[in-house]
Amino acid sequence: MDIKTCFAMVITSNYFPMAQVALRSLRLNSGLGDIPCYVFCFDRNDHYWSIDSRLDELMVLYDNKLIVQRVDAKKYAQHGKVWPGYWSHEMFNIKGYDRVIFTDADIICLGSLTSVPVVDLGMVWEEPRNQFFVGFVVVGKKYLNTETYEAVLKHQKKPETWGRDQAVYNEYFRKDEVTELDLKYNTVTNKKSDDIRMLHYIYKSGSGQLSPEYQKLWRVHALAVDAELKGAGVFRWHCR
Ligand SMILES: [Mn+2]
Repeated sequence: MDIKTCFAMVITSNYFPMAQVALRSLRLNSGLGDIPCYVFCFDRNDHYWSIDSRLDELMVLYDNKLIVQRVDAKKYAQHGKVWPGYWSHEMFNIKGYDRVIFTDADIICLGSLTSVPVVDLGMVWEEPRNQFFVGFVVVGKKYLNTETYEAVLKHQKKPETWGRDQAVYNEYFRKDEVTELDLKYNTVTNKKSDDIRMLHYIYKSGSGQLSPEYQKLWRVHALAVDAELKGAGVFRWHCR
């Protein structure tokens, strides 16, 4: 039987050029067929994080199979600030699927995801910080419901988890509730590996830290996006 799967991603304006590459590479390389991708984005088009003015480009890159969902920013307003670092919580509120695969917007899909296991909750373990790593999350039916969504949102509001979604998941879910996924699904750009399915750029750490080998990969994929958009300048943005 087919496992009904979709992707999900948070996209804000500062991640836009990377999201272009991420979406195109998922579309071309995931091997999961014609599945939709949910895009969680800002609910106000006058905000600098909004991507409204360029949604058409994303649609082209994902062959019009994006499902755009505006995040109710009020739900994420804490300490007077709206913080998109938590918006991945929206993945638990996606209905009608057996499995949601959430990915960060700063990734390239380099190979097939057909072997991603069907689990209740799956993440890659991050050695240095000794916790599960958000950036590639598999959510199965057990946690795709309003109850989990509300509970995670509530947990996020605790002052002690102020920070990022990763802290919330590592606290809210017991370790034995999470299945550890292979590193190939969330390989960070400072790690060498022969089998990378999802290469995680870690945007915040800066492109200057990318090895020449990985810089080349980004160029190749940014060029593919440029070609698809008929010379939109993604390549120039990525690779000065
Ligand atoms: Mn990231």
